[in-house]
Amino acid sequence: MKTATATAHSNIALVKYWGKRADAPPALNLPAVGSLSMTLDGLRTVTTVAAAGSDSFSLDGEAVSGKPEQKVYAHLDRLWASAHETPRPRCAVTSINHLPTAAGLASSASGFAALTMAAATAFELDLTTARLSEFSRMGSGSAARSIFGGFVRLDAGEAADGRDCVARPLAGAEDWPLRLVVVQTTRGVKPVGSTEGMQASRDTSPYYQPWVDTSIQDLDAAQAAIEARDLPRLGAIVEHSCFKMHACMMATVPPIVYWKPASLGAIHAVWAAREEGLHGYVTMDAGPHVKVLCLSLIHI
Ligand code: 2P0
Repeated sequence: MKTATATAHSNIALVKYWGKRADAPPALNLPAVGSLSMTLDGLRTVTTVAAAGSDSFSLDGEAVSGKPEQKVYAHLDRLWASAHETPRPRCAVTSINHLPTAAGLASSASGFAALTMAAATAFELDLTTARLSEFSRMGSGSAARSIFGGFVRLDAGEAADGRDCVARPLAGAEDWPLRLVVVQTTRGVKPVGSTEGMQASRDTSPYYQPWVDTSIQDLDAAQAAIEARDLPRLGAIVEHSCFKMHACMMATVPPIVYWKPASLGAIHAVWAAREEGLHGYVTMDAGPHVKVLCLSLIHI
């Protein structure tokens, strides 16, 4: 194997993913709903995979242990096993997150996309972007979208093996220079991880099935709004998808409430600015931060 380094950028969903397909093997990590995102140039992960005497994983200079470490090795195993029958060589994985980790800023998206690309190169696998997206999804659902820049759609698909659950680019970043302003409302790691939260919502939230059933119309409407470069239309869908997902989370037993007082403050500040004519639209993920979709100042 070679030594390889890859950079992947984080992405924020404009139409959200929350929930996994109940009929599929957990290892495939197939989403119950499609999603549509915007890749961010300002938040990224840089990962190096190199041969070593034993497996190790370090993040921002610190050795990582436990479940996150095991998820990284399992990901290396599945990439290696896709092309080899021999045991996987031991690897040193070194990652630097140029963004807060596990705080609702999609560090697992850039993390698993960078790991997939670095390991695929290190293992000399000749993978298409579709295959890179498919492998990234097995690491983390949102990572499937970080293989591409710009606006990206990931359909849930129907195939039992997940081969039709692969992200595809809809438009490049330069085609429509929107901005996403991140309002960081608190510091620290989120209280409920996405994977366990999704499972709890599927099991207990009365709004889960309506959330799943209505996702496709939001995806199609958001794609049409992107094609039309219509920000008010896209913004309305973005806010609807966000608040519908958070309603589903809040109705979970016990409730999953990622919001902090500052989150609601930021939402109302954006809405007040909109009354004054600013085209800003809010979204929130599995964390307390508020992201504001708006036009580039240069293009106003
Ligand atoms: C998203 N989130 O579409 C949504 C919005 C959180 C809220 O993708 O279990 O870390 O690893 O597939 O990708 C976060 O979930 O979850 C996420 P797994 P992931 O961006």
